[in-house]
Amino acid sequence: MSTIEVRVPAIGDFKDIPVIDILVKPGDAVKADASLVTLESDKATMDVPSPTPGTVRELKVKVGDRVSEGTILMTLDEAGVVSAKPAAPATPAATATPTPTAPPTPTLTPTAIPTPTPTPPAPIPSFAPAAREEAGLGKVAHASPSVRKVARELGVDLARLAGTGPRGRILHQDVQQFVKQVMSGTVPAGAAAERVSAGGTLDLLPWPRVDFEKFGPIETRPLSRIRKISGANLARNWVMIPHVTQFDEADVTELEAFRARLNEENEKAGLKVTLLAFLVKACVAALRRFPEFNASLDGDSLVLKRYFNIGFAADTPNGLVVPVLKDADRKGVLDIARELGELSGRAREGKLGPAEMQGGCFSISSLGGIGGTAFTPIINAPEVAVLGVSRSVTKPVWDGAQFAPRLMLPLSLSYDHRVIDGAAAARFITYLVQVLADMRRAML
Ligand code: CAO
Repeated sequence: MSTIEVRVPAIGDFKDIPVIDILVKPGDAVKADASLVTLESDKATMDVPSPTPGTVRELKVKVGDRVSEGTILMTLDEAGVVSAKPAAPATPAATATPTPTAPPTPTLTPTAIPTPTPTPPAPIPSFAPAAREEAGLGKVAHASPSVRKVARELGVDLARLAGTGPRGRILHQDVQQFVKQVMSGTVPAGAAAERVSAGGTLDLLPWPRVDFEKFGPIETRPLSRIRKISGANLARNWVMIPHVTQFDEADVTELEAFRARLNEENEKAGLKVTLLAFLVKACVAALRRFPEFNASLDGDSLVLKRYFNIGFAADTPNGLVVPVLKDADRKGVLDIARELGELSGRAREGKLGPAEMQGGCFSISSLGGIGGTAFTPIINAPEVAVLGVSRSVTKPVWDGAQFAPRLMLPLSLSYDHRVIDGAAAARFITYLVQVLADMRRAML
């Protein structure tokens, strides 16, 4: 048996590029051209293939090591080759010493070469767990760590995907397409997905990669941890939930007058009652009347909640967070106002505990303190609706006899159309508008 060293082949100008995945372990039998190691430069992901059939003897690099052309990646016992001598001692990892008796030079297989020019659409990934098992692929998904990370964030089980990359490798676009298929209903989410086979045909172009410096000076800032987490959640919710947004305006003239009086009365106590506190109370009344809004999808079932926890989007220096005010149905407006103040203060200081952001039933996103006339809020899964609130404006409103100046509050209700019909959404927001116009209705 002869042992050969597998080295990083010619990779153009790339130097010191990280190993992002090792696809084999000592003892694995590999065919010629089987992917052994994945390297990722800032421009491309490349698989290093096996130069020959054989058995992996020893790994010389680990994930995270940086390598260049000539770096020894592993040693391999060639299949069917008999040698009298044992293998040469291993050269330490991440050196670029070329071997005097070089094995056949493998060629690199780029799995993604981002380019601003359009590329042909990727083949459609198939969703066929049975076929994967028949093909001997088992449950171990063949994907790079970055693809695994995206899949984890989007809640995609990679074992359900057959990749379209070289030798069945699962690529970013395979995960994206799978999510699109779930969203379009071609592949149902949850347990029912196990019963569905291949389908879905959304051909997504790869994300455009542009060398911005070509066009002018730039600055690159890493995303904050909160932004990365909230971004992944927002992307999943936007892609997987069929959103519709219903708009309306509530006459809050009386409510604002009442709120101003309350604030005068509570000034000494240092309590500020914001509009948000009333919105929470009004939403609880609407959720009671329309229980399908206080619900979550669970596979083929709808889980209706008998508690009323209201999340609210809070803008913090580190990004968006959604604290949850628990049991809002059992609290008065003053207590809600106090708690909202405490929660948003802790949110801004980055001191919210995980439990304070869990268990929400419905969310409110208020941009009224900043401005704007309307927006389409993204549902906070697994909730099924979210209320967006914009800035109130005094408008002339026809009262049947004349125009009267009224303070009108714009509302934007986004809902999950898989759970809520348009008519139900129109009824919900109409009721909400009535409650805000006269909060006494919340007691009925
Ligand atoms: N119309 C007009 N004025 C409004 C208003 C509305 N809809 N909502 C609030 N205001 C006023 C308040 O009355 C207050 O004015 P005064 O100081 O004169 O009384 C001022 O705007 C500031 O209010 P606030 O924003 O501090 O208080 P709030 O309770 O309304 O909001 C909170 C609290 C946490 C929701 C808010 O600070 C915040 O973070 N908003 C951003 C939410 C967000 O980012 N949403 C988008 C999510 S998706 O990216």
